Amino acid sequence: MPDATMLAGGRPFTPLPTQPSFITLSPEEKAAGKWSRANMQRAIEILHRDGLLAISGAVDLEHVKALQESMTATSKQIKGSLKHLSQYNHGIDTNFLMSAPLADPALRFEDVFSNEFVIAVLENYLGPGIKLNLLTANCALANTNKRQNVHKDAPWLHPNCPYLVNTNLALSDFTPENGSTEFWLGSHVCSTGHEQVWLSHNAETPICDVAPDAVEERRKVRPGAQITVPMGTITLRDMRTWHAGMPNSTNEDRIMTAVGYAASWYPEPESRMKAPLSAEELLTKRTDHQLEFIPDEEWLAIAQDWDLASEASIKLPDVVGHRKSSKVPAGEREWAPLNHVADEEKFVRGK
Ligand SMILES: O=C(O)CCC(=O)C(=O)O
Repeated sequence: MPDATMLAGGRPFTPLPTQPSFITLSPEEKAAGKWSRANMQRAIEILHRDGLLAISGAVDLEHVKALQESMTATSKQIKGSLKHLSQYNHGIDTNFLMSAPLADPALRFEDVFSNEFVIAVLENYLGPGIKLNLLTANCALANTNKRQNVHKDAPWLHPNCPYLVNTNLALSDFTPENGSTEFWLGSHVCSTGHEQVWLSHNAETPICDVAPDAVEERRKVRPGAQITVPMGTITLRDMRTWHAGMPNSTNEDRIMTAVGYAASWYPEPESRMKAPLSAEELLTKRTDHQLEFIPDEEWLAIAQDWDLASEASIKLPDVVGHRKSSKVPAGEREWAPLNHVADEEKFVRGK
C-alpha cells in the first residue's frame, strides 16, 4: 500500500493504490471450490474501486508452466513470420496477439479456461448469466523498446457500467523489466468517450487511445504504474480501465492468456470469436458464450494469424457500438450509452 500522509489535525490519509490489490485463495476456499463471503465482498469492492483485481492461488502452477513452455515456442514461430505492423497489436512492434493452445487436450486446463473462482466473481460484478466472448493472449516481445499509447480496449462508446471483463493469466513473473502492463487504476469509473481520441469530428465511434490531455489530468489524481505480479496470478480487468502494453527489455517473451466475459445484456456480436470445436465442452461448462465453434483443423489454420489487414485472420468479436449504422441489426439501434459526445466536443487526432 502507498505511504500514509497526514491530514490537518494529524489524521492519517492513505492515497489509493497504483498497484493491483490481491486476494489469495485460502486452503478452505480451494477445497470447497467456493469463495468465502468475506473474500467475495473484497473482490467486488476492489473491482469497483480499481477496475483491476489480482487473484493468486487459483491456478495450478504446473498448468502455468506447461502453457508457458508451449506458448513460448509458438511465440518464437510467430516472430519469424512477422512482416507488417498490422500484425502487431495497435500497430506498435512491441506486442502481438496469440491464441492459447485450445485444440490441445493436454493443455486445455479447466482452472485456466473455465475458472470457477473467476466466474463466481464475475457473476456478481457483471451480473448473472455472463457470456464467454473473448479468447486471446498477449506477447510482449523480448528486447523491445516501444510502448503503446494509454488506451481502453474499447474502440466504441462503451456503457458506463461494468459490461466486459478480461481475465489474464501471467505465464511468468511480470515486472516492469519484462514489459508488465501499465494500468491506470480507477480510470474505469470516470471514463467516457470525451476522453477518447476520435479520427474526425463526424466519426461514429472513437478509437481506443485516451486523449493525451485526459492522461495528464488523470496523472495528477491517480497515475498509471506498471504492475508487479508473480507467475500464476490472474488479473481481472474491467475493459474500461486505461492501460498500455510496455517494452520488454529482457531476452524472454512475456506472455499472458486472456479469457473475456460479457454481461448477459451485452448485445450479440455480428461476428463471434472463433474457437475449436474440441474445446466447446470445457468453454461452455460454467457459462453461456458468444463464440463460434469451428472444426479444429479450420481453427488451427487461423489461430495464430492476427493480421488486422487480412480478411482471413482470426478476429476479435465485433461490437454493436462499433458497427456502421447500416450493419446494426434491427432492434439494436437503441445502442446509446449515457456518454453522448457532441461533434464539437470530440478530441480529434488524425491517423
Ligand atoms: O500485453 C500487455 O501487457 C497489454 C497489451 C495491450 O494492452 C494491448 O495490446 O492492447
